[in-house]
Amino acid sequence: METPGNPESLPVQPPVPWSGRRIAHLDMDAFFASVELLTQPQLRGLPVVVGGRRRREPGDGAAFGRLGDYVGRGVATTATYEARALGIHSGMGLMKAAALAPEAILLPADFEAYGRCSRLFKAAVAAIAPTIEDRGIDEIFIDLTEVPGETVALAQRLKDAVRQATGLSCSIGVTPNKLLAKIASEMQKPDGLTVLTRADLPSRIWPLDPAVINGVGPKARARLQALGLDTIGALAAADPQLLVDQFGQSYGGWLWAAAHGRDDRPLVTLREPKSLSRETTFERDLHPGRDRDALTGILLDLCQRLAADLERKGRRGRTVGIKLRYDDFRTVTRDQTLERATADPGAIRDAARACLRRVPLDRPLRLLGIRVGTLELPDAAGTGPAAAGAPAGNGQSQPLFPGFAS
Ligand code: TTP
Ligand code: MG
Ligand code: MG
Repeated sequence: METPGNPESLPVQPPVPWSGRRIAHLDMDAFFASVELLTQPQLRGLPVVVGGRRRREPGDGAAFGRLGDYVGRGVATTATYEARALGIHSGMGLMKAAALAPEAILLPADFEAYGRCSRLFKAAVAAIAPTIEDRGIDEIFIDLTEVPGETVALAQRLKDAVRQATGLSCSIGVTPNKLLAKIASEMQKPDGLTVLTRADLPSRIWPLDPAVINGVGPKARARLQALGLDTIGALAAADPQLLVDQFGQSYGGWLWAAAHGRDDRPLVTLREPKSLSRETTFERDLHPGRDRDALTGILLDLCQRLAADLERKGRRGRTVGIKLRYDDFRTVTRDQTLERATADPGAIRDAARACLRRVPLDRPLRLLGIRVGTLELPDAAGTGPAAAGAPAGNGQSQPLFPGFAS
């Protein structure tokens, strides 16, 4: 049997050929703390911790708290690398951190500033490489496959652009997929640039602790340890059937593929909404008969607003749904599928009217809602929001609660 963990003895061929993609993961270094040092450069080189609950007050600037003076239950959100050298890390209780480094500087968080820097660094990257998956405030995946330039030079260009835009350093890993890129960006932090190819898997990835794989949490790691699988190489050399037996088909199979550096996931460049909706709860319950005009007006208004939402987001939808809540809190919904996608308020209104014919309108209502689903982007054929769907017509004045009209 092969020795677990000895990279030389492991099969080099991953189960699926590598895709030829060039995927980068970029993560800002000690992000919150680094942003603070931009405006407080006199703290450079010192151990600095960001955390606590207190909000920054105007005029606070000069009086930096010593961590040793902190009393409370706050935690460190991050720490400079100087503070990390003293044993402080994200998530650590500040009292515990204070015991390790009483002289360290404690700063309260300034989320507005972090948000500003986050937008700046992402825009700087997007100007060079537009295919980006947003992974949170300080990290992104970038698809460099179609971006011209040699890999190391391109990664350095991205780092330079981020520094130019924000004054901050980041670390980048470039590999054939997201799984490895995420590992690689951590390898040489801070200010790292790590490029890995398929040939680097045995020497660079297999010696590492399985916990560096995004998706292997403390519990899975402990179970792997108990099986003697304490490196990614050992995991790769393990019998996949053993992993499936231990962790189930899905996770066990994924673990083995991950250990072989296999990951075909595409970048998720846009969080696609599945549907858009508008609803309103009335100030007093409205009766479909007595308050027909008021209800009609409210529903028309919801249709208009929803159409404007669709227009703004550049989406159209193929299903229209209504939601009614009666005075006894029972809720009913009805959906209607359209022949083609629309963002037109008139088409939405007509579909809502058809839906309304299919619900009992026999008691007061407390809520009315409308939803457009099965969203799509307008295609190039010119059937965009303005062109799609039925014409608005002049149905505005017709009552939308026909069940009561006649
Ligand atoms: P990370 O990228 O995990 O950490 P970091 O940027 O501080 O340090 P590194 O150089 O290792 O990347 O997180 C980004 C920011 O998110 C971090 O600066 C503060 C915040 N954060 C929290 O608020 N709580 C946490 O538990 C962690 C991990 C981060
Ligand atoms: Mg970071
Ligand atoms: Mg991060």
